[in-house]
Amino acid sequence: MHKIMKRRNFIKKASVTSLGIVAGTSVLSGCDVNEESNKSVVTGTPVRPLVIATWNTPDEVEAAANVLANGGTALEAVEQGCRVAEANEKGQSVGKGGLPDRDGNVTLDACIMNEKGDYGAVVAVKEIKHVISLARKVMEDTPHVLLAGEGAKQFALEVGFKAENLLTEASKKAWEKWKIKSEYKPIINIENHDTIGMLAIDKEGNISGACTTSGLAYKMAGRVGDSPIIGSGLFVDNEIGAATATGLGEEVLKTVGSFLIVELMRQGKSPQEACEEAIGRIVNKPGKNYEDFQVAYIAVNKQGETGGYSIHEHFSYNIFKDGANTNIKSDFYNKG
Ligand code: SD4
Repeated sequence: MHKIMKRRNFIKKASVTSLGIVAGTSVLSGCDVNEESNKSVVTGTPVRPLVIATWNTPDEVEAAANVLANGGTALEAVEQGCRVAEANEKGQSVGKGGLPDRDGNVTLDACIMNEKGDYGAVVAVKEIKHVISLARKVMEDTPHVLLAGEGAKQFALEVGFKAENLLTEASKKAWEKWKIKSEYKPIINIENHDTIGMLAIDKEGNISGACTTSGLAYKMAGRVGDSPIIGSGLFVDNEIGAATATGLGEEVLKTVGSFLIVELMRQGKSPQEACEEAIGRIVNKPGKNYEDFQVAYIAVNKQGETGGYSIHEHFSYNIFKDGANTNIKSDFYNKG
């Protein structure tokens, strides 16, 4: 087992017991503590390279792992991994082929964050398929962090992206069928099942993350979810770890879920414990009826420990580590 700890947490917990479990957090007696600093202290051999991504995403994770195997950075890896999902027209929650808003327009949201804590995002973008690369351009080539709608598209065209129709025949048909009743009842596990949030650690141990989506199917025009919003759909702190979300964005936004998970890991929680607490913040709100919506998180810490947790069953995530790309069924809260 590896742990990341802050000195003050170590002392606090060590005063209760010198080993074992304190309030659900394991305490390592061999933790390397630096007397003067309050920084995270890491022991053990970190797992790297590593990729983790929401849902059943073997091709996306493999693309990212290949980048890392060829010496690429975590940032390049998450961008390339997400591009695979964006180009897959069969995926109806990301990029080309994404289900449209209620007016029939496909609008995409994406964000990316590097190991320096830099962030770039685009929201409500029409006709640009690779919004994850556009988010990276915003991060690297503009003085801003977030571009919306027409302005984001204008910037995309200026820097060489091509405009194309993102509404495939299959998604158009699904929208036309939906229009007959026009009922807005998102069932995330079924109709919005592959928004991709991806986190990677490269061989230098640097962490980056990315998230890309067409958002909720048949959303109101102009609706933006959690996926492109820093701290909600994604957060990376290279000293601590990273987290990303999928599911009903409104609930993630209201609890700033990914930032919360990283801060919980900073306080000594494992990625798994942190994901579970973030789901707890949603489901334990007074009167919250979580029966009708799904939210799921994945997280990784600096050591390469991973975690994942969802409200309901049927969430899974792919992990690439130690040469294997595996789909993991997530543990979940609502066991009936
Ligand atoms: C959103 N979080 O726009 C996204 C949707 C999603 O799997 O993740 N679907 O709210």
